[in-house]
Amino acid sequence: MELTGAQALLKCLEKEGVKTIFGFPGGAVIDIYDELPNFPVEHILVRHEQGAIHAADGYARATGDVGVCLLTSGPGATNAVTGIATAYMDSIPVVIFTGQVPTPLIGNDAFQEVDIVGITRPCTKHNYLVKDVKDLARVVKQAFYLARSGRPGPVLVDLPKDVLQAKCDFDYPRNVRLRSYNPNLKPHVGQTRKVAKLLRDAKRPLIYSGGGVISARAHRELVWLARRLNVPVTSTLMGLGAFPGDDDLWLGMLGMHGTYAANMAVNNCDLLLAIGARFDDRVTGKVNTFAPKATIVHVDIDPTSIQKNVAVHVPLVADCKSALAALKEELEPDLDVPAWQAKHADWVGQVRSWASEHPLTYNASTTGAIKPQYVVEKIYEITKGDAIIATEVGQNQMWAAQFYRFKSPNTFLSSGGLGTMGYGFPAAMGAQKAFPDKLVIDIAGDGSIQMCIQEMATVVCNNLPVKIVILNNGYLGMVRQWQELFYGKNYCQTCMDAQPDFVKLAEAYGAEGYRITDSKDVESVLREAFASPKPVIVDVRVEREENVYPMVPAGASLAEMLLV
Ligand SMILES: Cc1ncc(C[n+]2csc(CCOP(=O)(O)OP(=O)(O)O)c2C)c(N)n1
Repeated sequence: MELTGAQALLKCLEKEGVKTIFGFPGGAVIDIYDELPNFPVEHILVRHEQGAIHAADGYARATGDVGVCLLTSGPGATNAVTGIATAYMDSIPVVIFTGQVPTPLIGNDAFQEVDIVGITRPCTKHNYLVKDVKDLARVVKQAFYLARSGRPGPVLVDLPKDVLQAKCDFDYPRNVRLRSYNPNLKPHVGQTRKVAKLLRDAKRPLIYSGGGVISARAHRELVWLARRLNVPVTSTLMGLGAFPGDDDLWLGMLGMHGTYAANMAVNNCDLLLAIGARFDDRVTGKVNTFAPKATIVHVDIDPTSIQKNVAVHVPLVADCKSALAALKEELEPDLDVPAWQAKHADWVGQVRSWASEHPLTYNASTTGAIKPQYVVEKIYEITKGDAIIATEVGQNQMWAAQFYRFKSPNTFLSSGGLGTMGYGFPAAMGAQKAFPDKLVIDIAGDGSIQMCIQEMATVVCNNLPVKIVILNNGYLGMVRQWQELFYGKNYCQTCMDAQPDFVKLAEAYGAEGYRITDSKDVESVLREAFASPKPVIVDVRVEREENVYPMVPAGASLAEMLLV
């Protein structure tokens, strides 16, 4: 069957089972748009390319599947770079198709030409420039395979206009063979035994789980291991939801804004089992004081992430699901559950007493102002932990991570590695597209929300009833917090003096807007807003100078936490 490049691309998407793509047209990709109505792929027209890539990323995080976006050349492609880097830092599978000027013009500074392959080389798992239509189907097949296999990540495919117009016989390959790319899924037997032995011998073990557990869908195996062996669990921001936030063994997040119990547990454990986590500096603080008494085991699918930030005693290179399954197989035959429970009882008791000495808390309002933490607690209560929560970046993100108890994987969408303001709302839009009947909420700051606010038009026009709750403190709060604590309260350029009226803004887009200025209205207004079938902005005027605690100052050791 002879197809044009544009037709072939859409056929490939159909073959990959792609139902939805997020995109924005332009001259370089107009041939694809011309064919779009003839293929069973739904296209969501965003209002800015950053919205498209974050939406594809949110779709991927919520479904565990690959997210797809389609953008034009030049500015269309460069507008997406922040989102590509966001997905890359958090190992999220997305495939990005960009248009390119015709091949004979490449390198001529042609209109809307940019070397997007060069620009994105450091922030994609892999990228391609397709120079011949005969390569297109194979490249697309590889792109999807690379995005979702091994350590997932974004893959970009650049498509010159003449390639999209050229014709060739279409044949979608069944398999992918890439000789140099063989992600190691199965763990080494000897190493697995070593880890099992370490677990048997440990008196004060701690599991530190990360986003890799979620992308490998290994949450059940994680829960099995922790509960059977009676091992407390902490996680990174990216790992939230893999272990139930209401479990007795759950310590909350570790690191800079982690709980006292989690950070004390890291300081005192004798075995740290890191699973699908990468020892980010926001987690470790001062590296040479991290987990000082522990033997460190690192389970990760990416061998290059092992020994990168922290000296690891025992590496286990494998997909987290296979690794945990292999550990289970190793431990189960002679597993005496009551004995394990008893063995770690003192340690678990110690960890729990840390948690009750310094639980996550905040000072009640003295001025009558609304506490942002209280708003997040109410969101949790109302939704019973059953919503998909996206966040922006800053204090809002940390309060969401601390005070919402995530119960299941793929329900927390947040830019962990890059910390991208503007991420949450379009990501929520992508998740809402994947799950139209779920309650999807973006917990936002008044600064961040303005970075991709234009997607209000997209959600309204596509009936995506995303709820945005702005914890509006009139500041770039997290930066203001650093200025307060470490820069002598020099609030330089962090006060957001001129803000839009967010209620009117919502209405201007055809959505609903609510404002809350009194604590006693928080619950009733949130309930009303969440019950609405429309997209909603709730502007909550919170205590302006509230801080996120606990806090480990940047570069300090986890033991040097500032408490409330
Ligand atoms: C695109 C981008 N620019 C700048 C920053 C640096 N930054 C981190 S947090 C923050 C403040 C965010 O303010 P706001 O969205 O109002 O949230 P709050 O901290 O008040 O909850 C800034 C500017 C960033 N993370 N991302």
